[in-house]
Amino acid sequence: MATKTIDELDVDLFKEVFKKYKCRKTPPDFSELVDFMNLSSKHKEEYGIKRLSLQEPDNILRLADLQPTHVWNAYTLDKFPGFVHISNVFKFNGQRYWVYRCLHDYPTKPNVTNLDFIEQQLGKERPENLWDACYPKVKTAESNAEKNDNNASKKAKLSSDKDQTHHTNSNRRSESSKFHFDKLRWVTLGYHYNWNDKTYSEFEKSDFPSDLAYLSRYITAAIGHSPVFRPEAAIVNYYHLDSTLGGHTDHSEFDHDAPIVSISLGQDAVFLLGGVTKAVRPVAVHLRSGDVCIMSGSTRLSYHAVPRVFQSKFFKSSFEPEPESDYVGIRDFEDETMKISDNFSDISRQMKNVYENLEWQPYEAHLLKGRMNISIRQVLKAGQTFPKSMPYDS
Ligand SMILES: O=C(O)CCC(=O)C(=O)O
Repeated sequence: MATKTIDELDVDLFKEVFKKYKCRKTPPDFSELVDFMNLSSKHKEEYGIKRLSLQEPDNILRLADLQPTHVWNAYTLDKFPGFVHISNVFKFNGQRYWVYRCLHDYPTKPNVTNLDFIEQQLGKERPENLWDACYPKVKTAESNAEKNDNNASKKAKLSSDKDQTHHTNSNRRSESSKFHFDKLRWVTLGYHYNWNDKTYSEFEKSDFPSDLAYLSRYITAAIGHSPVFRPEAAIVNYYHLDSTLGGHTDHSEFDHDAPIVSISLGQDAVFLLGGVTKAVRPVAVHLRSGDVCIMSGSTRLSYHAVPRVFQSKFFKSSFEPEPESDYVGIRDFEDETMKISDNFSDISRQMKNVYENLEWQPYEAHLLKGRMNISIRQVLKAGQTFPKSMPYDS
């Protein structure tokens, strides 16, 4: 009789490890996590962890929120080929811009959120800007920042009108408050992922944010990905300290050769990365704010999950300016905007405005309670169109 493989035996090692890290009754031993800030020789050996040396890409300019690539800490794992973990990507307070985008800008229409479904149940429209509606007294940098975003001038006008409303119309404010920011779980950008049938459609699409496109192109260029990454869809997940994300694979994109770029912001998390079946025991990685993970090669289709979010010991220091410096890299903007005329200049100006005007405290207060993750995907192969036979074409 042929021996059964571990798959045929229906062994689910992924679930076993997931449950261990999720468990609240018997808290897991966090010292068992692979911590790229403090790598143990045991983990180095067990997973074949190697440091990757990165070159500054020569075909794309570095945005001012980023550290030079030679100081990025990038690691690969022989046991999980194609997975890259990178830390020290952002300057000390370089993450503030992305936090602002995830909390203030990305949850606005036409981007799709889980609240759109709550909205249907409540029979009312979600506010134009959820953040401003939920935190009406907070002045944001948006009006300045968005003036420079080519696509956003209409939105800026609407938002500033809305700001007026917050201060003058209490009925409107109490209506808006029916939407709680804490109920936000996800936002989709670009091609909007359909969670029911797990597909993308050419007809369900909004503009992909040019800044996020630029950032993901820069990161993929820095790790030497070729051909050029084409960011077309993103999912922003919003976690609370008690949230989890179950084991899943990302199969819905048509191009599985293109990597997934995943950026963590806020509190720490345990990230599990397994194999293409649940029979592979996953590695448990400690993710911190600003960490970037790349899933490519044979881990592009691997099971992964977030069984735990937990309070970071270094939360504040992730976002603080370096003691000696003023806000992030404005000198870099000025030097570099001289050199190039494409949307790098627009994005740089927009970033500069956010850094100059952002009242950080409410964003920090929100982040103390949770975590966000942006995962950026290429949906189609270069030159490919949506297959005609997809169910949503009928
Ligand atoms: O939050 C994370 O780190 C992972 C997110 C993820 O796996 C996904 O959005 O598919």
